Amino acid sequence: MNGTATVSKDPSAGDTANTSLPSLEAWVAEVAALTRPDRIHWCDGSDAENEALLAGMLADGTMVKLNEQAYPNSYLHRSDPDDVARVEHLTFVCTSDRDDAGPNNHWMAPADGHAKVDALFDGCMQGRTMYVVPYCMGPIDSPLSRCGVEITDSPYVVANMRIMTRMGAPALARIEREGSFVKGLHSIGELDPERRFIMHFPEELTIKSYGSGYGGNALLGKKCHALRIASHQARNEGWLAEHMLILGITSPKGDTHYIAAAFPSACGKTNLAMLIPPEGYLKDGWKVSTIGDDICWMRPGADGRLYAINPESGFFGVAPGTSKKSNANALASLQRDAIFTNVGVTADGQPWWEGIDNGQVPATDWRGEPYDPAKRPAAHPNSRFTVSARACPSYSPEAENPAGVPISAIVFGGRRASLVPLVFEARDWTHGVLVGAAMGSETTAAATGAVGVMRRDPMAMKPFCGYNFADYFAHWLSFDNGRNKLPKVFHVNWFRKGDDGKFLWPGFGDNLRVLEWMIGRAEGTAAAVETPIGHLPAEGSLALDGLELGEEARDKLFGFDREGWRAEFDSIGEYLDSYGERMPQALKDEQQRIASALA
Ligand code: SAT
Ligand code: MN
Repeated sequence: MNGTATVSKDPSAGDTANTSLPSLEAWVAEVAALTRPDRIHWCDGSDAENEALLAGMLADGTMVKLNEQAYPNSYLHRSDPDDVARVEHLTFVCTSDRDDAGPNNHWMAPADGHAKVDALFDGCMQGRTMYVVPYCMGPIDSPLSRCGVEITDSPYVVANMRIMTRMGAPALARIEREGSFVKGLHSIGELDPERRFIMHFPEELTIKSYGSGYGGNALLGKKCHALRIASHQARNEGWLAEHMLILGITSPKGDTHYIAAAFPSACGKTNLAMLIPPEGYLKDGWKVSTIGDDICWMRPGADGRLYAINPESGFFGVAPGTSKKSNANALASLQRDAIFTNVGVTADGQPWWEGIDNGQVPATDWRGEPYDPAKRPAAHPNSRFTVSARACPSYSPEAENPAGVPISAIVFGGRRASLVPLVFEARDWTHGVLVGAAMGSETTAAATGAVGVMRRDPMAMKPFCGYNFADYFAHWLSFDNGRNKLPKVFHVNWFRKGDDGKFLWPGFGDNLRVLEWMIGRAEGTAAAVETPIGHLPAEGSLALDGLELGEEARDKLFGFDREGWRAEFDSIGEYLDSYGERMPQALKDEQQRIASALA
């Protein structure tokens, strides 16, 4: 302890320098001096390293081995019961000017933010190993990719980062070549919610996260880097870092369209990204392929189209509700080499969650207690599986293309029980940006706090935009520069309910019907009706054959409720005004234009 930490890179190698990059070596030394770990381990991402980490976690109970026959090489982690989701109220963006963080973020002055967390980090790794985790977000050879280094005292985080990012030696080599990287410092601390902060310093490309071992709070490549820090980088460098899935659709004609779609956490991004076409579509030769299920980085290519990569290499998917019926591709992905977090377990050691629908029953709940439905569900509503994207049967080889894939359509969507129809198309880019900015959704279990409360969640980025939303909308608008060939923009709502409180749209595979209409719009073959809120599918233009939709369903899914939208646009206007002077005039004008058309 106390400055005498042992350092391991390759235990058999006698070298002293762990990296040829002095700024990285210096930062690691500085962090070690502050956190005082017993050991420092530089991760190379090898199988041997992973096996050693897993063995250690099995020995100390951090991981539980699952049934080797049914789920080879798979593990369960039970997180602290007070540490099961992202914590938006403890997440800060620390910019020198408060207005740069905006009303959409919690803010602290950078010096105060550092002081606050550094006091917690002081000596926090005594008795622990400090892992230095170099990673690359995106294909290792893509110019769109960006690298980072996470320092953490959690081997669980290392094991997850190895699946979720390109982690280890190749990433370190790229970092050394480029000379720059995002710095992420993480400690589980005491897992005390009173001593927990997720701090971002976008101007310094730095993240400091203390007191949580869970998901987006701890796997710093994901939300902290790939969205909050990257959105800031993207604005400076002329690209977009978005909370979007990316999927490919190949039509019977043989051409493939790529669609990027933004939905809030736990609103079905993973299911949509891995969609299996309904019977008739399969027969006709439709195919859906998966590029990513959560994050999309895109920038204009030489031809002016937006090209997208998935910065991640794995899925951190919501387990409950995942079944053969809802998402057979996800289920196939998690049959081996998976890490499960906070699911239930059967008597013979198989993972179990509500809605898995596989005829088995749980014996133990996510807290490790005997399952008692009167007490709590077997799986926590935000329980997760971590698996490599390569394990997914629908994973597209194009996801590894360093150039990215060209985007034909951008989709925004939320959970809206009322008002919002199944699908509509924005008239142009500016209108599309307004549609994204005005997105609303009912909250889910992905973050702590009340569930089911409608809130504005622009572009599904409310928890993730690393700067002022007003500037973010201006950045989006700036892509319409006369040179770019921008994708069409749509809004969908799979979650509209009838008077009986039941969902009106079957969802899942049948969502392909909606995507088919979008492709038809992009190609100029599908008909639409013009309304003040945008273009709705013309009668008969969106294939509904084989579905049993009653009159109420058809009215609500494809209708336009002028009264209701008038009130919605008043509320959208108030929302835009809440950003004051910084809100782009073009967006306010667009809102005004539509509000007048509704009057
Ligand atoms: O826990 S995460 O933030 O990574 C998952 C999510 O909310 O999308
Ligand atoms: Mn997400």
